[in-house]
Amino acid sequence: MDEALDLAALHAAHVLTLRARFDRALSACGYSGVLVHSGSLAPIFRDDQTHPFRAHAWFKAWVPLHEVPDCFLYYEPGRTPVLLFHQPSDYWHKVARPPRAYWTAQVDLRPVADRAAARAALPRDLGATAYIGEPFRGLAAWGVSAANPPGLLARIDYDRAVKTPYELACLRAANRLAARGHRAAARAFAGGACELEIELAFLRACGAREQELPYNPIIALNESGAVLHYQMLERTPPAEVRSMLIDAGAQAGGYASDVTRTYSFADADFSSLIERFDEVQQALCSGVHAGVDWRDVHLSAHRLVAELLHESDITTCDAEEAVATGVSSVFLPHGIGHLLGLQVHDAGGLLRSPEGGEIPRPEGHPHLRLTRVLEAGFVVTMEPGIYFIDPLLDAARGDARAARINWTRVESLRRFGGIRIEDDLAVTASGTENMTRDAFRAELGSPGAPGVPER
Ligand SMILES: [Mn+2]
Repeated sequence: MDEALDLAALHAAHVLTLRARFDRALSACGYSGVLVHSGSLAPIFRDDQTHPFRAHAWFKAWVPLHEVPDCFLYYEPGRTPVLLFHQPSDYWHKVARPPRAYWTAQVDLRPVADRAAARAALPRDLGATAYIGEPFRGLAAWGVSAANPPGLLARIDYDRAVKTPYELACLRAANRLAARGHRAAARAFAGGACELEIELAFLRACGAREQELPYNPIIALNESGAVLHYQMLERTPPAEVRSMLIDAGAQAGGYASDVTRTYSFADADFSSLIERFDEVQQALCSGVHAGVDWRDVHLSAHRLVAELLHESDITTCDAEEAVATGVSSVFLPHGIGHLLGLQVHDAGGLLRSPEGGEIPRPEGHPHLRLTRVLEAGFVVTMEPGIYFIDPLLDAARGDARAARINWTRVESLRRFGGIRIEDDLAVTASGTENMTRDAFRAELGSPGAPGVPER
């Protein structure tokens, strides 16, 4: 089928689902309509420039317009959503033209020159309309009923965890782009490039500028792999290149992929640890299906990683003891994964029900971002890790955990930083679709297993 036609049909069905969700949520919360803002340009202090613009997720859910600030989506149940498209009179910047794309048939698109024109295009009385977005100066005078009412947001966010077929198509496309970027980055790494050059290779292969990525890539050589959200990009390669941890995703239709691979440059021991770790990650992926409590996935990940730590001579106690005494958390101090979609860490991961409330994280695991029971349509990341993080190792050295860690082995592995392998999984009725492995297979003709990069 023609890809554009296919997308148009998928998006039309997506908007119908979205409308049904809003119909229920608005009626439950007593609103007659909703007004969603795409976001404002944020000026830089005492400067004539602004920070890079990112449309926020609640707006992007309706239309894949991620570059245009000050657009509004107005929806009243039973009526076609109105898109007030910001088209200012401005000869300094390129003014976006009203788009004509696969999605534009689903909205009543009206260009507006500024906020006053946007307000004038809306119903005079917004007294029963909820506003979603960052409140802007002057919003109070618009007379909306409430800004970001928690009850409405909880219902919308709760439902958003289940992706529509259109959203799944976008997420697959975002994974295919990321696979291209990862292949180019792995080649640059194998050629001895510095972190910045590796990022540039990633961007070029994705055909994106940095602000179009869902998050700034984490490209960490050697010890830097131990910094979980490493944000530097060194301009020169290290004297000895040993390893790369790359956590980088791309966007399609405003949806994010979130993909991590770890490579050994030449060390056979570290590369076999990565290969064993990849088996653990794949075993964890195969345990994911609808009905599984993500807290259990997180805890079983700790047990499996702890077994590998023991088998690899990094710890001296068995898995059960490593988990019970907090030794596994020294090496794996983050959550095993999160919801993925319009946001990299998608909203609603802790919600107990559409009415709100929170499902608590397991005790001792404060960084888990998802505690819900999985349903078909959820998209989650699976991202176990093993890291050699100095402050966490130092703390463990000073207490009862010290005797359970093989410090000689830790010392020899520290120079590689750490390992993380992350795939994006769509939960289906019977199991999962691994969007990331499928994308690597489609783009590279191989499943893109981490380990030694192709040269
Ligand atoms: Mn992630």
